[in-house]
Amino acid sequence: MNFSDPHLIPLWKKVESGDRLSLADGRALFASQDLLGLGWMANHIREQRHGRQATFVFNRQINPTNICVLSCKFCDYATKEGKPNAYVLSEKDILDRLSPELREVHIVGGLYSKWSFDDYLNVLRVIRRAYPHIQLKAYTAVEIDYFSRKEKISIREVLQRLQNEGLVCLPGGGAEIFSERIRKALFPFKIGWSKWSEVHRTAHELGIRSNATMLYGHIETLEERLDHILKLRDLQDQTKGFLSFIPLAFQPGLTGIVERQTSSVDDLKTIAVSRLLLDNFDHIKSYWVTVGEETCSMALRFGADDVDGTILEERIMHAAKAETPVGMARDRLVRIIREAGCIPVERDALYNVVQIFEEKPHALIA
Ligand code: V47
Ligand code: SF4
Repeated sequence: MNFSDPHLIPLWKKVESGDRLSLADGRALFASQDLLGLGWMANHIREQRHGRQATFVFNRQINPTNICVLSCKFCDYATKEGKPNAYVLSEKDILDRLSPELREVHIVGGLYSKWSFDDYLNVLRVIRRAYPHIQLKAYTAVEIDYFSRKEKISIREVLQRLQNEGLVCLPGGGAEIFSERIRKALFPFKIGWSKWSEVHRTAHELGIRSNATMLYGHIETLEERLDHILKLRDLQDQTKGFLSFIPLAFQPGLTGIVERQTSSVDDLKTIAVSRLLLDNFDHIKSYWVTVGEETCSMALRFGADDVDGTILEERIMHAAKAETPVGMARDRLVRIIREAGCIPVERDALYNVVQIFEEKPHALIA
């Protein structure tokens, strides 16, 4: 590889010999304008771990309610009771959205004061009763903390009760960015790193796997992104319970926080830097909902190895005017992966292989 940025050469030597990259290395990666060099290094790690395979899951998102006691400044999804856009899904609404071929249901929503913890547990119960084989990835650390405070029971007990109803994985949301400066500015009443990490650590102790997200492209600095990523790396060293890391490109919507969404260059760089620094995470997810199909596909050659899934009904990013579709047919995900020259692999929520899609002779033929 001929790096156009000579600063990448010592970093490449470290990557090649399997040495861990430092915070200073992370700064040099973000500072580099050699996008192809960065991508090439990240792809090297990605191929060491996964070859050319890239995964997706046949899943659906269920957002039981958008009514939330909090009003985070970056969130266009949440609303208040009585507003015209407020909704609460009934058991029937939830069941009507499901079908037997789903492998994963991803559940996340507002903190609804009229619902008890048992109502939230009941969402899992209803799904499991009808479709016992579907894996449940439910409730972010923010929701877990809310249940614990509402019920006056420990986080461990909340998680155990969810586990008894079939929870296998926590989604990575609610992490936002682990900077107190930004928490105070954008989501002052929401948990920060200390509580978020306690919830994930406890989940991992109980054998519940989890993901971690990072909301970027708002008012954070690159230093704050690096701090976020390295905090997660430290925690993963201790617990080894994280499955995947998901950078979420901020959709500005009507928030007025920034004028426009991040560029593809920033999205690809962020994926590549994440892949290079998070040497103890198996999976880096490129979330097609926020970065779009084209960047998602390219990201598979910049360090990402997973594209999430069919989703079928995305509401959170679309409340913030995301321009992508609300769901994606299985064939289209296969195509996104093939267009990157990768081999599509359908997986379940825990990254077990469901089926490998045979390689086609021409990468552009779906
Ligand atoms: O925590 C809210 C983010 C998260 C916006 O675990 C926004 O596989 C961008 O948890 N622009 C919830 N992001 C989503 C989530 C998630 C998503 C995909 C995969 C996984 C996984 C988990 O959505 C929130 C917040 O950070 N969010 N509003 C917005 N306007
Ligand atoms: Fe509520 Fe989550 Fe939106 Fe904050 S980000 S207002 S906690 S739904």
